[in-house]
Amino acid sequence: MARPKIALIGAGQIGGTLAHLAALKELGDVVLFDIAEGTPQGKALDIAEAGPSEGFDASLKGTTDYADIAGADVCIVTAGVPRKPGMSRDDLLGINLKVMKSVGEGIKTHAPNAFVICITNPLDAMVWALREYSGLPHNMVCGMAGVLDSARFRHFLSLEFEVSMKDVTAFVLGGHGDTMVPSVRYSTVAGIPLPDLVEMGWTTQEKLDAIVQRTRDGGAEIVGLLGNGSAYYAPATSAIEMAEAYLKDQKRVLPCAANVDGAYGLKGMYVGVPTVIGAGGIERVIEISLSKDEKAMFEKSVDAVKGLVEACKGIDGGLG
Ligand code: A3D
Repeated sequence: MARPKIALIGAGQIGGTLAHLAALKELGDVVLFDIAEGTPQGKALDIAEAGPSEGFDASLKGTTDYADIAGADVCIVTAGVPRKPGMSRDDLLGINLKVMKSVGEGIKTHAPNAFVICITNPLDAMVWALREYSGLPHNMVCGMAGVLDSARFRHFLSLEFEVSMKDVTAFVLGGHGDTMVPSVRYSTVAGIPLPDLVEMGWTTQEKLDAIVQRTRDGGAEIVGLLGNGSAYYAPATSAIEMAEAYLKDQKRVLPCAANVDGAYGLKGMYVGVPTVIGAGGIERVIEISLSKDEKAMFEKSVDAVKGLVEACKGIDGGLG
């Protein structure tokens, strides 16, 4: 059987890291696409030359021609511009919306059967726009944010509790922005919920609140440290986890920006929720019960996403 084909639209910091990880994990053959002539070709060749040492079997190709993504099984989209210090994700809206238009049309023409994972910010609005422009089925288009936000939460919790990250489960709901909702009640250490760990004296409520806030600010913390771009190692790893779940039909339960139609009282909008990812793409959206406070925070986050989607429609009247 031929290897799966993975098209990476955008060959910048995240795109290059995605290509490296996909090759190391032998998820399939990789096509790196970018509009900056030379960048995708150079990165593809550089990673291919790591093959003899790593011993992976994967071909890598760099291109500026959409025809080369033909028949891709997975497309991961990072095309656009990242944040600079002082910018919010929402400041990227206008410029990245135009990019989503060209990418969506490219995918529609050349890879209409792909499972598409969008990473470009502002995430929830861009994945919505990408779905509109590509016209692909909703279950085949999603956004990566929840896996990354949850990984950040898990990392900070494992530091606080001095336990392995493997034993910390956590998830984050809502839009990928300042209003995201790291769920304390549904996050655990080996099944023990965080509120119980506070009662057991493992941490204090104040420290937990600070970790929740650090998770919300996780992207900005890295932007501030780097000074010239945003995070890319962990974002790439998170998207690869989702791509692998699809390609290997793993039925992983992962939070991501999915089209929510019916659950949570929402009518057809992209926002971060727990999902099941398998060969059917987003196979299920999981509706969990929310406390009054969680519901209020989730609704605030939903409203923020709705505002961005309306702004997109204001820029391109043909959308939606
Ligand atoms: P960067 O290294 O600048 O790479 C972006 C690439 O996109 C560049 O190589 C550009 O040449 C290319 N590009 C621009 N326009 C087009 C186009 N029309 N078609 C194809 N390629 C194009 O950025 P990055 O890789 O660091 O980040 C990429 C995106 O991911 C940004 O929008 C970030 O804000 C976003 N991001 C999202 C998360 C999430 O958790 C959702 C995390 C980190 C970054």
